[in-house]
Amino acid sequence: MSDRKQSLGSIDPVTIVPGTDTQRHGIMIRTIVIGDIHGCFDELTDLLELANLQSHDRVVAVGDLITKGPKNREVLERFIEDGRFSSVIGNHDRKLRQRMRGEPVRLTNEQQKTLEELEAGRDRYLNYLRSLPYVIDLDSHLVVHAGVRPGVPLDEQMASDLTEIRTMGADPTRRKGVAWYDVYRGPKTILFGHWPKKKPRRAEHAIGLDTGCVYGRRLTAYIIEADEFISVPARMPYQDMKLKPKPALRDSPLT
Ligand SMILES: [Mn+2]
Repeated sequence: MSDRKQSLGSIDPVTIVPGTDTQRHGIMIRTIVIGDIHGCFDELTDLLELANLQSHDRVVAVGDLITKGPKNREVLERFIEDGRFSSVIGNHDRKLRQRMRGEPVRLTNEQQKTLEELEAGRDRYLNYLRSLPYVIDLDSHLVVHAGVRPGVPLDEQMASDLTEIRTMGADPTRRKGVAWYDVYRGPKTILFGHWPKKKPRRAEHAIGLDTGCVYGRRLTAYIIEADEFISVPARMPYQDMKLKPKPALRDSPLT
């Protein structure tokens, strides 16, 4: 599955998987990249209906498929069952994965609730979460959950940066400061989520797609080949937007 695999201490391999070809039998395949879904299955369904999803399209999610929202199992089932769908791992997906395989990580109340929801198909869901890479390489674009540390080669990025970075500084999870994407200089355009904003974040070489669906805002996708955004409104707010900073999870670098 991954052609480049590096060990990240003893914690998690940083996996980078190549995307599939964009041309098959001369048909233009659309690549629909979706922001943080967080268990918002109904809105995912609405968005795919709006996109008029075709059999030859592909759907790539920026991670945080689960937690906080109402239908986590349904979201996972869709991604497991439908071969057109893939996702990178988000910080919440990762926390659940760590806990489900027995690592002593602390869960938030919302993560604990999701853990209980996933009990019904524990092995199936853990297998799927284990399969999620940190990076999906679509040639012109890279998909990651939170971002990258500018200037660091992709295979030397830390899992914590890929899933949690926001700003350049001692605590990269901080919201105040210089955003990583304002420093990142390409060449590939990075599609990411993790840091909700009313409208998609746009930088010269990065596009942020988390528009806060689980907080009652919108679920947004970017169609790469059309350079087009589509979005649907949340049916309701499922979570209060909390701005309290969380303790950072620091990993050692790969090198
Ligand atoms: Mn996130």
